[in-house]
Amino acid sequence: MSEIPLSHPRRISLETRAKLTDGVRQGITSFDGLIAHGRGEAFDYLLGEKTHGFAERAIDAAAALLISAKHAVISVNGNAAALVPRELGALSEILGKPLEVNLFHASRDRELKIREHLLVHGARQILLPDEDFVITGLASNRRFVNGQGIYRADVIFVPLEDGDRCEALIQSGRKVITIDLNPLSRTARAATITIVDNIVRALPLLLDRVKAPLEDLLKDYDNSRTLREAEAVLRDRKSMEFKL
Ligand code: PTJ
Repeated sequence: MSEIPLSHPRRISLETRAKLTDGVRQGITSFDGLIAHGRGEAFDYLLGEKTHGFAERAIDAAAALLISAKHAVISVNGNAAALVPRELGALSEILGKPLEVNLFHASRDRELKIREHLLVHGARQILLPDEDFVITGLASNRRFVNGQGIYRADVIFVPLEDGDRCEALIQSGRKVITIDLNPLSRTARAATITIVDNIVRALPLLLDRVKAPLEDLLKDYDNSRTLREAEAVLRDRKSMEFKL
């Protein structure tokens, strides 16, 4: 990672980018992952680069759903692995639920490197996809899942997802929690719970919340309200604080 001055006003954003470019160099993140991050950054900028109340409520509801699930699985792609490996490992350990590597851009080599990277950062239960287990209604590489993981899961946490898999998982009767800075995306709209926030801010908050019993919060949660509130912030030019 090149040296980023401590005083740089965009330090956090530049450090986050550097995690992804390092991820590409290590063979964890795909080149396409850099473009996907750029799209996320643009939405984050318009949302003021902060965690809003609608995201906090979604995080509470996500924590409650993960705690109450019978077989929850945390799905990991090349971006999530590069940005929050330690938090993903800690979440899996606290919940006692496995991580499962699941990639859009097929690569056995990247799957193995992501597994290794997660192990180094403290994860212990890491599943890999298996061509014998397939999610129906899905054409991409993401259809291949693990028989002990996503295949039998009732709740799947899929940060930075693509719309096709989210829709296919919902169609199959599973519940989906996602993190997506774009409240207009197909994933955001199809998911059971959408955390409209940057994964680098949302994951530490979620980790904190799963330590408390939160079942009651799930009852009042309304995902369409979350998306309406996030979209309103995006469209309200007065609320934007433009920074460099
Ligand atoms: O590692 P792979 O092969 O599984 O590929 C992973 C990517 C992310 C490249 C793949 O899933 C993809 O192409 O995703 P999309 O369809 O571009 O969607 C990614 C979504 O995540 C977009 O809606 C972005 O706005 C959003 N996003 C990007 N970076 C962040 C984010 N949301 C939250 N936090 C971020 N840091």
